[in-house]
Amino acid sequence: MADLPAIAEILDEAARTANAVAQISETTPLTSDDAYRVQALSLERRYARGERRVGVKMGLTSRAKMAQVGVDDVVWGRLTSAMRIEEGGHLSRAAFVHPRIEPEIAFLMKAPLSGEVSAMEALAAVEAVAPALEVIDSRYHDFRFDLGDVIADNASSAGFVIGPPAPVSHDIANLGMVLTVNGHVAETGSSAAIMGHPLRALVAAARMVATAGEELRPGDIVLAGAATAAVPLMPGQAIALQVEGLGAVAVNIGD
Ligand code: 0L1
Ligand code: MG
Repeated sequence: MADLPAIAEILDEAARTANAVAQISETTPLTSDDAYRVQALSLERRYARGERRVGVKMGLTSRAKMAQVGVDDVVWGRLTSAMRIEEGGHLSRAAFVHPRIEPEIAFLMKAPLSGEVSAMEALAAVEAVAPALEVIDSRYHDFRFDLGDVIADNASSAGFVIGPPAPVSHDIANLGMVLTVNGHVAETGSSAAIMGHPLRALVAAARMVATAGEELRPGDIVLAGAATAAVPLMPGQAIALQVEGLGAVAVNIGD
């Protein structure tokens, strides 16, 4: 029987101290259910240190990323107050193991949402949409993991930046997204790469949080997932994302 609290402590410490650890699957392959229990236990440790849950992130929401990890469903993780980086602000590269950044769409919730919901029901619970950047950082050596590993590691959640909110009436089905590093284009994509439509990620988020007895709450942020591959972060980079018709969001990488 796996010692889930002990695994949660290992992963929480790895994230807290920015030190990579061996893949849990090397010694203790985790089912998805056990991996989500580990994730919840490791988040309890963060909450005990004063962090607050401020939303959730959806991961592996593009076909390319699912194929990369060899899975056919999305994963989710919890976002905390300590992961938030101000728009246009700085993050310290040294606070992470091997961080990467990816262009996303964020939903800002105004009503509770949980369980099996339609796209229209999901949309009715949204206050606003915004361009967003997600910082992911695997706590495993070489950014390698299996599905249980990455779920237990809070779906690689590490940081996020939210741009200016736009009215929910904005059509987000197929928006061009351009990620630049120091003014040079690093990645281009479309919001359609996020499960065919970012709203599908919100529907999946409502379904998946319900399996943990949780709900999306008013005020929550929901990161829908990446529209392109993630870009490795290094000190001195100025990262910017422009989302067609929605606006821009930026962050600077320090030592
Ligand atoms: O946000 C993501 O899609 C990342 C999920 C975990 C996989 C990874 O770290 O690339
Ligand atoms: Mg992501």
